[in-house]
Amino acid sequence: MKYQNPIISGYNPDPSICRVGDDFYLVNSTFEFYPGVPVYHSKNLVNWELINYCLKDKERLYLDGARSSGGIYAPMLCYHEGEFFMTTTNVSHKGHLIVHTSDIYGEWSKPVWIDQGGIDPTLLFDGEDVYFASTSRDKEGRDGIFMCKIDPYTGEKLSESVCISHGCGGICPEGPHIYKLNGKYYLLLAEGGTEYGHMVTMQRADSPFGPYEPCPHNPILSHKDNPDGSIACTGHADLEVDQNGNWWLVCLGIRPSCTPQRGLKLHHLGRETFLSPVVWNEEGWPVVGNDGRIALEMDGPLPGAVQPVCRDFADDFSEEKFSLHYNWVRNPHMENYVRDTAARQLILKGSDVTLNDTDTPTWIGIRQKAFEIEADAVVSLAELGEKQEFSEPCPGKNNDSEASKRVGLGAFYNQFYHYEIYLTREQGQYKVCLAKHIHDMFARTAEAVVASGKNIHLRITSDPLNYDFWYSKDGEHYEKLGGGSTAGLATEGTMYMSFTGTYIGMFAENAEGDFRNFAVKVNKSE
Ligand code: 6LW
Repeated sequence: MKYQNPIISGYNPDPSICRVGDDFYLVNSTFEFYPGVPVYHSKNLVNWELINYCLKDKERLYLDGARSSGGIYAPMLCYHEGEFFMTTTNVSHKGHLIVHTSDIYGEWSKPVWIDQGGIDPTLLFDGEDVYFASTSRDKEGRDGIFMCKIDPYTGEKLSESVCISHGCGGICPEGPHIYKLNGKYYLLLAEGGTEYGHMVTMQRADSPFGPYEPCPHNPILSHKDNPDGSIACTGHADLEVDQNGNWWLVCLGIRPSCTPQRGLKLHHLGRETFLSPVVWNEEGWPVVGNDGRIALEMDGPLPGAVQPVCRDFADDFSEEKFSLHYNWVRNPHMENYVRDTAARQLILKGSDVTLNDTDTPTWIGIRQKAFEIEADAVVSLAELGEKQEFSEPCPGKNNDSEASKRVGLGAFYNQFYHYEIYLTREQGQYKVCLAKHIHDMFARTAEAVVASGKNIHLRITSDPLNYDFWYSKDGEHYEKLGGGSTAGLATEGTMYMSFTGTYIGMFAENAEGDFRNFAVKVNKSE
């Protein structure tokens, strides 16, 4: 059966997959965004539904002060005798953790913390033993995969951490997963770094502690020398076998933000999740996809028929609950987010924390899942004045300084890279403005006076190379206020190494914003 990649589009990196019967579950890393570690469910490996998060409160997900692309790194999900286990690393708070649950749709346990360094933890249940492995460094500073025995419920180490592999020659051996197959232990790794040299290698041994022999055709997956630039940076994979005995690999990859006319090694949608069939050769080694490469369209013995994929999102705020697709930056102050179902509006109470701060602005967004989108919201800048109660008036800062009042809609990568169209009121005038933050430059690049700050229709349209920002007083006749290159929000251009992807979100700063009919439509061609 043919299917389209990515299977989970938009910023969903470092996938880990497990199967229970004919149900597949998959988790991804989430860094400074909240909630942490989304759980997706599928019956056919192609259509995935977001069903939960593993880390949904501050005890499990402490993100205060987390730098952009800090927080939650690669997770691993597995199932053992009726219990799901998820292990990951909060690089901004206490390191490796494990949570568990018997109900993957419900609440997860409180975290236990593992005293082993590095990132990219993984678990292997092997009879009475449970092994914990992660990427770390030895005393000489050499990168390697370190492993110990643990109690997965308490996090207690039951043996010393020892280095079991330095990889197969690539830099940054990471993302380990260990599988016991036919009496042998297979060690899957990501190597080469998560950029354009990324690759997946395989090794095997008679003992989980090695010594490991490398697969003769390593890397088993890489796009580093692939002239077809439609997918790049493939790596950080996980394997699973379906109920029919067919093997599959999920991995991260990127779709460059380019067009046939303009090749670019830039991406702004983030690292996405891709799927490939896997077959085992006569020597007992895995062969991935098309001789170690994957494609946007692939064919394989899927465990179920593919259903149409819809990536549109709409919220008229008529329901009490927030969609699971909403994320916040770091731990949100939920009192600043009011769903007024009677008036069918979302009230955002801005504080003096702005989108530019390493903090928790009043911002809420969904992952941008395609190059070509049309995002809309009807926005009102609430009347301001002495009656205006800010969520957290900040002593010493003038919460009433008119110039800082902003409520609007934007494309947000992180605090240093975001574009937004917004309402403000200055010297008694209402304006629609466009501002862009790239690196250390933050500027208003366009503005237009409007008669009122009530019910202004804001719109963002995009293609692989550009965002355009529009406004309308009636929802019919739109005027373009300006644009911004997607290159300005590209991961490759960030001044600090970053791992995330672009969101489409609503925000309020130093004012209250009332939002109606938030929607993001995806061009059906993707
Ligand atoms: C992750 C590492 C990687 O921990 O990038 O692509 C890091 N691989 O394994 C952040 O996603």
